Formats: sequence, structure tokens, C-alpha cells
Amino acid sequence: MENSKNKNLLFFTAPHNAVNRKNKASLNIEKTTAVPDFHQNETATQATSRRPLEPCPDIPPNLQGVLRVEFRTNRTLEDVRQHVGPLLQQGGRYKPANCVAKQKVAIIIPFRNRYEHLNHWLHYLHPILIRQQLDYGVYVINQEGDGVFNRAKLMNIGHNEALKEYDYECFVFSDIDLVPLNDRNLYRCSDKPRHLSVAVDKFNFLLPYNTIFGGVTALSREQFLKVNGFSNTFWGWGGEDDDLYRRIFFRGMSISRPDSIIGRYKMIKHGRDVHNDPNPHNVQKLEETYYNIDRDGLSSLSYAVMEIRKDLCHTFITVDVQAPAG
Ligand code: UD2
Ligand code: MN
Repeated sequence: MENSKNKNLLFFTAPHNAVNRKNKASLNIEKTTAVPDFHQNETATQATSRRPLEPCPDIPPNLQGVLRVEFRTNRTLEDVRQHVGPLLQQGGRYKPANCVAKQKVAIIIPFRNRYEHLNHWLHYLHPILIRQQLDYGVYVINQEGDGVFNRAKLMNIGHNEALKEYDYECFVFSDIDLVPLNDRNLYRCSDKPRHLSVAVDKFNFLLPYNTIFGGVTALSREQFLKVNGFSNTFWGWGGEDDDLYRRIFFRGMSISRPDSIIGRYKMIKHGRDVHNDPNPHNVQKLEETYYNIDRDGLSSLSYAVMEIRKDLCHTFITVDVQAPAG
């Protein structure tokens, strides 16, 4: 997100089958987030299980469209495990049982001390991603300690760590506090880097400015490599998303977006976190993107993994990002 001072950007407009059969009984997921009744099809699959799976259809058949999302309720991780766990494999992994997913997608979430948000996110997103018939994994990248937060560096780390596990082709980078209000907003990559969170309630469902590229974005492995990932040097709040937009622009690409009906989101209300004050150097740094693309990003990424924890609903990776004191 840009700093308020920085309004001059507009010129840039230029096999792990996840179904645990024993647990079918616990699949009474509420209507609005219901997992499609693919168990019906399961029987058919079993009958023809010797045949290789067909590719999943272009448009997933069980989408619901507009969703009801409610954050004013307490959700524990245990609730979420019961709600969506039976469909998942350890680490927050899933792939469709009856067809070959269009894409292998790693969802990367930058994180520190937002456990309540994480529970909401997992509660809502897993059923959606399952209906979207993705072969996916959820990676929560947790910044250790109380140094200055670095969202962008956590994204780069997530990309690298996810690739150590699986041959992901697409990376969806998502804030922890954003839940889509329409499941037709597919968490997949396309021929252009894609901005998914186009109409957020916090911004009255309007794009605050034309080049905004924060919130939820999807880049293929190739697209992400082409821009050398995010910059690692945006410490504190803001700027890192605009820097990524510029990288995309300078590498000759443009972005795509769903329309503002499909791209609707609800953001969990929150204040500014501690140790994540706006970065006073952002405006200057955004002047320098062009010169920094190759030397600051995936090519210069340095960090230490402290712990990798596999929960049923997500892979939680705690990292030392070598942060300055906050
Ligand atoms: C805007 C952007 C966001 C990012 C940010 C500036 C949209 C819709 N959102 O969000 O993508 O560019 O500005 O950096 O355009 N986080 C933690 N713990 C912390 C601090 C941050 O987990 O202590 C993570 C969490 O995933 C959070 C994200 O970082 O959602 C972005 O931080 P924010 O929610 O405070 O920023 P916000 O809402 O202004
Ligand atoms: Mn937020």
C-alpha cells in the first residue's frame, strides 16, 4: 500500500488424496461455505479407478458465487480442524480426488501474531480452495522475534520453502486478514500477474488507486522469477506491494484483475501492529526499484528457518528474517 504522500504513481499505468473416508460424518460444514458433494462422484471414481484421471474442468462445477462471511465469532484452530480437517492432508494440503487439478498452487501468508485472523482465514479459505479444485498447500510464514516486520521478505521465503516441498507452478500471496466474498475468484495464475483483491470492504469496494497490487496476488513461478521476487528491503508497513507492481512493469508485463463483483473481499478489522510502522524510506525506495530489481530479491534472499510445524490445516514456518530492532 502506498504512503499517503506517495500519490505520484499513476503514471505507471503504463498424491495425497485428501478425503479421509472415515470422517465423512463430520463434514457438516455450514451452507455458505459448504464443500461440494464430490462424495457422490467418489463412488463413480472408485468404479473406474483403473482409468487415469481426467483433467479438472476449466470452470470448477461446484462454485457457489457470493458467500456470507462473518468474523464476529470466536474460532479456535480446533474448530477449524474439525470443520475442514477431514478433507485435508497434513500441512494444509489438498488435491481433488476425481480429476487432475489445473494448477499446483502454493498459498503464501506473511504472519506474526495474528492467530485469530489465521483461524478465520483457514475456516473460510479451505472450503473455497477445495471447491476450486486446486492442488494446493497453505504456507504461513511466521516472522520470529519483535524486530521490524517485513511482509515482502516473508513472501520470498514462502516461495522458496514451498518449492522445497512440491513442484508448485503458481504462488498466491495473501494477507492473513482477507477473505473473498465470491468463490468464482479463482486462486490460480494466469498469463499475467494477477491482482485478486480488487474490491475490499475497507476501501468501500473500490480500487484506492489504479496500480495497487497489495492484498492478494497470484504470480506463476515464471512471472515471479522474472521480477526476482519481492524486494527484501522494505522494512515496516507499506511500499513493498507498489515495488512489486513496478518490477512487473519494468519487466515488460502488465497485470490482470477479476471484475469488481467477483473480486470482492472482506478484511478483518484491525489496527496497525506493533513493530510495523510505516517505512519512512518508501517514497525514495520506490524511485530506485528499476535499479534494484536484479540485486534485491530472490537472488539476494538470506534467512534462517527456525521451525517447520505441520498442522492439519497449514504448514507453519517460523523464520529469522534478520530484522532490525523494532
Ligand atoms: C495493506 C495491503 C497489504 C500490504 C500492506 C502494507 C491491501 C488490501 N492490503 O494492508 O497487502 O501491502 O498494506 O504493508 O492492499 N502481518 C502480520 N503481523 C503483523 C503485521 C503484518 O501477520 O504484525 C501480515 C498479515 O498477513 C497482514 C499483512 O502482513 O494482513 C499486511 O499488514 P496489515 O494488514 O497491517 O496491512 P494493511 O491492512 O494496511
Ligand atoms: Mn490488513
